[in-house]
Amino acid sequence: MTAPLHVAITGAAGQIGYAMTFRIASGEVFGPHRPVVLHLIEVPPVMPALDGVHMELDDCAFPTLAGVEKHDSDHLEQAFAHCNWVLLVGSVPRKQGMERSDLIRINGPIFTNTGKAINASAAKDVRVVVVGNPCNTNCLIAMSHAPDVPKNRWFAMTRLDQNRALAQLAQKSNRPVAAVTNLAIWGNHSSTQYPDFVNAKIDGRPATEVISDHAWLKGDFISTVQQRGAAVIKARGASSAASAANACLDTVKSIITPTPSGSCASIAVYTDGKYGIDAGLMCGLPISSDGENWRVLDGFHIDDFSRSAIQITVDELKQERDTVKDLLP
Ligand code: NAX
Repeated sequence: MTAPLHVAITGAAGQIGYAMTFRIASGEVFGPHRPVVLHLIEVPPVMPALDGVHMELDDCAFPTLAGVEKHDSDHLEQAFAHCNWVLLVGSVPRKQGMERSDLIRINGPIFTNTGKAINASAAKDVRVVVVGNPCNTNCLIAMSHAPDVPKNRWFAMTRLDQNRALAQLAQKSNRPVAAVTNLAIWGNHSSTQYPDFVNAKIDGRPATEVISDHAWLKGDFISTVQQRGAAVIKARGASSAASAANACLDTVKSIITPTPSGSCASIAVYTDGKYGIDAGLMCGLPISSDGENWRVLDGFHIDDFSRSAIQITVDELKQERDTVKDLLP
């Protein structure tokens, strides 16, 4: 057994945090030989519920769980001390009828203090994944308040969108999900995102060859993925939880595990102008990792249809950045 990894989860008693905590404690994410210490963080009124989560963690008797710390959100520097991973889930979820953009002014301010606290006390190798919506812009806010943490350690979650898109293409082509690869989500985790069927492959062949119904690819496929969050809320009366927790863990695994050749992970990362996308945004892009370092993949073909779809979602990211410019130093 090696030294434990310290993993912080904000909103740990919420529906996504709760679903995620046990899977991390079980060793599923960082491996059966890597102990983890969980730093569970909640707002003060919810701390009693966190005691319940702690009891259940004890009752799982996970061999990989080396400790549990509970912190309230008024003491974030203590909460993030020595953390190697910070998973920022805590925030107000979207309710029925609410657009993701409505959340921006509610949740944005949480992320200024969060960024400062990560900068002050997290481990030197800290990596941060933002789930709480609007996750791209929240990540940008937190990152901008943490000048000592390199920009390539910040990620916002578009993996749920990628997984949703993989499932749609698999079902349409009547192939298993594992047959679908190289599927990128460009842009914002919102209803403007662009699930890129042009570069996607099914059994190694272009998805556009395997699926002849191109009207579906350009129409219902995209809108189903874009609106999936709202559809789940409508059906369940609550926003996606287990699938969101799963996607966050998939994101972490994609960063620490080599990406299979010919495939990509979809994560929102800080842009530097590649693919003609404005620099200085957190934008969903196709990523490849060697298990230590990651890079944005080259060579994705951007046709006219893709270009205009990407522009719409990038414009929304720029608009969000403008909306919170008072929160950006
Ligand atoms: P819940 O309301 O079930 O849980 C959120 C938890 O965060 C609550 O327990 C609350 O007390 C806590 N919290 C609020 N402010 C906090 C703060 N400042 N510090 C620490 N904890 C805080 O929501 P849940 O369904 O778990 O959703 C969490 C977030 O994930 C929401 O912002 C939601 O919009 C977002 N989502 C993001 C997705 C993505 O793909 N990026 C998809 C799913 C999800 O909608």
